[in-house]
Amino acid sequence: MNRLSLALAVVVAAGLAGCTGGASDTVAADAPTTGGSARGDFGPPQGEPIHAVLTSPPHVPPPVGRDHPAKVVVELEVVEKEMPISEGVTYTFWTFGGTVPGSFIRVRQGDTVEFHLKNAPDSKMPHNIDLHGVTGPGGGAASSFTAPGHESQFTFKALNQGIYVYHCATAPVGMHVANGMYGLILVEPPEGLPKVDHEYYVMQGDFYTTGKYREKGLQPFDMEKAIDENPTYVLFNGAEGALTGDRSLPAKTGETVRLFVGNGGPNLVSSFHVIGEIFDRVQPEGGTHPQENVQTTLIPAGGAAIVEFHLEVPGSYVMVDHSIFRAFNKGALAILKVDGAENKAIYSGKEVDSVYLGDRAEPNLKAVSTAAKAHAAGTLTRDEQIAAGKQLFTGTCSVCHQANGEGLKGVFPPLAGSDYIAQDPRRIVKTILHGLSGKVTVNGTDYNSVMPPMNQLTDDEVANIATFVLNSWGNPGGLATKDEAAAARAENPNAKQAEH
Ligand code: HEC
Ligand SMILES: [Cu+2]
Repeated sequence: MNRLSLALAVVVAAGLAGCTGGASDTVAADAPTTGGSARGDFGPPQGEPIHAVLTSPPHVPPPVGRDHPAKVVVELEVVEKEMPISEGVTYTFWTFGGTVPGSFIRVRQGDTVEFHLKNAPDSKMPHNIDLHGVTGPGGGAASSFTAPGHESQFTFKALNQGIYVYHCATAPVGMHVANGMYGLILVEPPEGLPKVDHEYYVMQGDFYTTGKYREKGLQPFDMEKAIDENPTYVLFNGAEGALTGDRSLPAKTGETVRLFVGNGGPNLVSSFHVIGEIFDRVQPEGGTHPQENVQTTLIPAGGAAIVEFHLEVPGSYVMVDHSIFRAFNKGALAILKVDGAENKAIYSGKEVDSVYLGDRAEPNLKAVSTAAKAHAAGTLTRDEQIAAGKQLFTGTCSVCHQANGEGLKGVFPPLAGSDYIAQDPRRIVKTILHGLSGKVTVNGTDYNSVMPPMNQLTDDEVANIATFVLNSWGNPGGLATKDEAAAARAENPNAKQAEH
């Protein structure tokens, strides 16, 4: 066949696929199609009804392991409850099954699902459920409106295979979703999914609180921020630290991991990325036809993806929303901890996490919340402030000034034994909030650089860091207060910079 006739053959084949109502033109003409819902009915359910195993995140129920359609009974309870959203910060979440995201549901294509939605007696709101895996108006929403202390039931046949989001659709819908009312349902293909070593359930969501990021205490929902799509937190599995430190997802070298990654929104689209890994296989948007060798996959609000990769090198793999301020400043960060022998032929080795992530790899901000509670109770001591300040320093200042306060020669001035601090200990509060630029001389060395303002910190965080620095490394001691920080914040920062 010459080049021209080959091209013609391709055009003709593509045309034929179009005529027969074949799959979308992004799929090669000869790619097998599932036939969608029209070929998803495998007849009436067989055998005794099965009670679905539901799991809390990050766990995924076992494969269904069936070669025939069945009737599957799902019982899901809506629970409204206060839970941590960050260290020392709580939020009243509305949940499917007591967790954010809600319980993971797993069925087989062709199954008849009898869905029971309960709303706990102590709930304040009515709720319902819209499952994106349902064929029928509202995805179940209209049939499942449930008042507190009640239960609703509806039945659907899972005609399309794939990974689907479910969510509450009770007005105001955005608020119910923003409060954590979403989860995933997997409709396995008839032959099941290929076996892997680990399956995990990870779901992103954006959250809107009246207080700032990490502002302590119970934080109410902020409708205005939600409408402006300006989240305070962007999180995996409903809390900062839900999947870091002790709660990192475990795996070993030589294993293959499959992640079911959902995005509840309500507003943001996720650029899902695992730092240091490449997705060997992705089912983008939860669809059937895979993509291979992907760095970052987009997960729409109200969408999901299946992501798989094989692990060669041990270490901490950080999952982020690569809209990167969300990861480092709003909490969208999770860790896959891979154990195993080094493989120097593939990667030379050297952990860079502490530099890359600061306290975010292993948020251990207990001291910070202790100090916040003590402050609220009016019993805050200098030692509590120093302990909290030390934690915060690690996350905020140590990338430049180093954990030991020595700085980096010629680049970042030392805070340890700094004569600049000693000359005027009080001004450190302003330096933190307003930053510093222009020439400064510290211990006889000139610096002419820029320190960006750290005004993302709350007033008590600034006070605690300042107190820690003043009482460390031979500095003159003293105590910085929240009021001092508030006063410094209220000043015009430009006027302040002119002083130096
Ligand atoms: C992005 C890097 C960076 C970060 C983060 C940073 N600084 Fe700085 N800091 C600098 C630079 C650069 C200077 C010198 C600025 C100049 O040349 O005018 C400086 C100067 C200072 C000084 C005055 C000079 C000295 O050595 O005594 C203090 C005090 C200070 N920083 C404290 C802090 C504290 C506390 C934090 C954390 C809240 C912090 N800095 C975070 C880069 C940083
Ligand atoms: Cu609801």
